Amino acid sequence: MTHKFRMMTMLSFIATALMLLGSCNPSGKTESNADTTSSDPHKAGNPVITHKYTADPAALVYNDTVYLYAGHDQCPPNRNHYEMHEWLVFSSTDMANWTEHEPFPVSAFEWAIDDAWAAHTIERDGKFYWYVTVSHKNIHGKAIGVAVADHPAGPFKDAIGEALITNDMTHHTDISWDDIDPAVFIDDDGQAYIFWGNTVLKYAKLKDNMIELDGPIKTIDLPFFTEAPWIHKRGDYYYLSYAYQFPEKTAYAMSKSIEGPWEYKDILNEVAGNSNTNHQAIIKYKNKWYFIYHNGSIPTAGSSYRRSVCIDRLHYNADGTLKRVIMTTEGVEAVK
Ligand code: FUB
Repeated sequence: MTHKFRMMTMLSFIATALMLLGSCNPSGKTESNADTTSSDPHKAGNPVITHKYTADPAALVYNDTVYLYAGHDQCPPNRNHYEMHEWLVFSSTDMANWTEHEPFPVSAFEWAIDDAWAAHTIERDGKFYWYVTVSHKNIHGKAIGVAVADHPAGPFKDAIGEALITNDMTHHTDISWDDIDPAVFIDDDGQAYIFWGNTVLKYAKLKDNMIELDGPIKTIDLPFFTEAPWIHKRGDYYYLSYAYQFPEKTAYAMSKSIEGPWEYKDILNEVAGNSNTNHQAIIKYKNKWYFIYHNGSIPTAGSSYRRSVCIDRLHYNADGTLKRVIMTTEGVEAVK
C-alpha cells in the first residue's frame, strides 16, 4: 500500500466516522437516527423533535409562547415496552423551532415508582399545574399526581406529596392502568375539571386549589374509548377528542356543555405511522388550530415504544364539526 493510498484510506475512515457521529449524535445527546428533514423548506417537518423520542404530547399557550410537554420514550432499540423515566418540556414562538428546557423526572414524586406516562399542564392564577400519570409505589396500579411551578417551563415540584387519584378510588374496570392520561379543562365560569381513564372515561370537578377533587367521579360513555381524552372549546362547542380502538385512531365528540351530553361525531385522525398509540393535543395559536400527536416514524428505531411528536393543522367545517386531520411529513409552516 502506498503512503498516498494509506492516507486516503485513513481520511475516508475519519470522514465516515464523523458522518456517522454527525447523523446519530449531532449534539452529543441525540438518541434517534433521524433524517426527517422537511421536503418543504418553509415547513417545520414532522416529527418536530428528532434528537429524543417524545410521546403523549400536551401543549399550553401562555404569553404568546407554546409550551410542549411530552413523555420521554427511553426504551432501547430492539426492546418493546414503555420505558419512561421523565417528561420533557419544549417551547416555541413559531410552532417550527423548539427550545428544550429542563426535563422533569418521575422521581420528583416520592410516592411513585416510575413510568412517566401521559400528562397535561394548565395555568391557573399565574401558577402552572402539571398532572401526570405514574405507577404508585404502595397502591397497585397507575395513579395521577400533580406538580406545580411558577413558570410553564418549571422548575416543578410535587404539589401534594401524594397522589391525586389512585387505582383503588375507581372500580369501573379490573385493569390496573385505568387511571391514566389526565386532561384538565377550566370552564368559562372558572370551574376546573379533570378527565382521565383507560377503557372507561372518567371525570370529576377540581377545587379552585387544583389539587383536590371536588365531588363524585362520573363516567362518559363514548364508542370505543381507549384513553387520551383532551378537551378544547371553540365558540359555543366543547370538543372531547380521545384515542379510539387499538391500534388507536383519534375520534371526537361535541357538546354544548362541559358536563355533556356528548354527541359522538367521527374519526378525527387515522392510526399514526408505526405506532399503536396516537395521543393528541389540540391548541389554537396565533389564530390557527393545531393537532399535535405522536407517531413512530423516526428511522430506524422508531416504534410504538420510541415515539415522536408531530404537528399538523386542524380545520373546522362551517357547522363546527372537525375535518379529518391530514398527517404530513412536511408539518406546519412557521407562524409569525
Ligand atoms: O405513553 C404511555 C401511554 O401510552 C400513555 O399514557 C397513553 O396515552 C399511550 O400513549
